[in-house]
Amino acid sequence: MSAVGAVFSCFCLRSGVWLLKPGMQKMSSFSLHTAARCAARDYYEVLVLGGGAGGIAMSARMKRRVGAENVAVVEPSKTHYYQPLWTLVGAGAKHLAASARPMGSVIPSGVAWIKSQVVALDPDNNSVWLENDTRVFYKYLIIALGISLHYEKIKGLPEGFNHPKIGSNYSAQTVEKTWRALQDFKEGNAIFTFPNTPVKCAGAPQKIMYLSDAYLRKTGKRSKANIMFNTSLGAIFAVKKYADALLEIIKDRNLAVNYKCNLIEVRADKQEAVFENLDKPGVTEVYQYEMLHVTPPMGPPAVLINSPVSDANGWVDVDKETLQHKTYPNVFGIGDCTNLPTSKTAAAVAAQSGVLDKTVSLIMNKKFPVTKYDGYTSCPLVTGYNKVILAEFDYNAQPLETFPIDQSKERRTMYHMKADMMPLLYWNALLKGYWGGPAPVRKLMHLSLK
Ligand code: FAD
Ligand code: UQ1
Repeated sequence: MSAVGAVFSCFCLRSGVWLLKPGMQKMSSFSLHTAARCAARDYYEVLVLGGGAGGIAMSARMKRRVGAENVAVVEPSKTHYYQPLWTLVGAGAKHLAASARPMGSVIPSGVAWIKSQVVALDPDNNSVWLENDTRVFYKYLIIALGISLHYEKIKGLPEGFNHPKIGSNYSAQTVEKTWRALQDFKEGNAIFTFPNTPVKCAGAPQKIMYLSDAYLRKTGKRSKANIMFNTSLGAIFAVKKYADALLEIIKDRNLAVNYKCNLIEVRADKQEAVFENLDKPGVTEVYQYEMLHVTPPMGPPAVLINSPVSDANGWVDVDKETLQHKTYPNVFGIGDCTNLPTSKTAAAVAAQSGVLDKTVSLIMNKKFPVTKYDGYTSCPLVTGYNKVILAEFDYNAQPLETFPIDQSKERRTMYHMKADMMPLLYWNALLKGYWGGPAPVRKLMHLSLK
């Protein structure tokens, strides 16, 4: 927001009361500017924080509820990325450019784009602070700030990415380096890591391992590769049905899994990766690598840590069924930044967006929220250049499958769904506020069998 915009921030609505902004006495020369003018700039009926999957989907839905002129999105980035494509970009099956669109093109027309960063939340005064000391007030707030990446928590990173043989599908800056490292592979260890923190798309750290295995087989180098998945976790996947299928694949393709093994240092100049053994404090192991794929530690965005809207771990503290904030009834959360106890994915965001739309509408109409989110999430486990196991499950880690087939089998159709259909669904339906997840399709599919 411009400095002029900041100066115009004179009166703002707070629970139906007009307030004087601190420093107002300096602004008397702007008293010609009416509350309406002020409202257009510094007050929105619905304020959305974050222009990622959840933020854009919700701004499209809120535009339909209250009109575009009453909605604003705060988002500093000029590019919106379809991150699920990066698994395929890292394996050379798609181009990075196909995952990117200008932010302005995905923000619904008429909705205000506040190109700034939220630096503090003040829900007791229905406002947020942005860079340059500006403040925006709201009647309803939707928090969709995503999850932050912390490469810097691994000694030697991010500067280690300046060396070859190392990549990471988790960032637009490093995903093409994965493909480079895979193409450059000659002989030795190919190591894929999983950190000791919550992550988004918990399947992605291993998807790139299966794709790398397939690529090395295709290029005749597989016999020269020792492929290993070094994971902080104690299991390969949270849902037994899919974990069993993955363990079969791991056995068949001669992949090694080292559990409770957490990456703590990369010596990129020497192509060495250092892991700690989470079961044996103080015990570390150094691996020489020919290729290293890093999944970074992740955590809540800095602005949420110790914020009034967050739980003790820094995630937005929402009701797991309605997505309404547990303390502030006019605040809501969606997606990776929340403490919803499910796997953080765009598929989950889709299902959440449909529920949250109804929750907000009921609150706007002074009714109780009733629609319940069941924790639906999905992870298309890419296990080759034409194979996907489509994992779908709920809060209880029970399969909640859309199609009336055994989805734990590797399938070509599911690969096409992931690679070709999902991007279309994302850009044209989820971001436009028309895709609330596959529940209606699932009901139809399973009904037709009865
Ligand atoms: P994001 O889409 O990350 O958006 C958060 C937004 O908030 C960003 O635009 C950011 O710039 C903005 N922001 C952050 N801080 C601030 C601030 N202080 N002020 C203002 N704005 C801020 N999901 C699937 O469903 N299927 C898949 O196959 C899949 N594969 C994946 C593979 C990879 C490699 C990755 C990285 C992700 C994958 N995902 C997948 C996960 C999916 O991309 C995320 O779960 C989804 O994007 C979450 O949406 P979100 O809105 O919560 O966060
Ligand atoms: C989904 O809805 C979604 O969001 C658009 C994804 O993110 C890219 C997914 O990966 C998946 C699998 C779904 C679920 C959709 C169907 C049709 C099963």
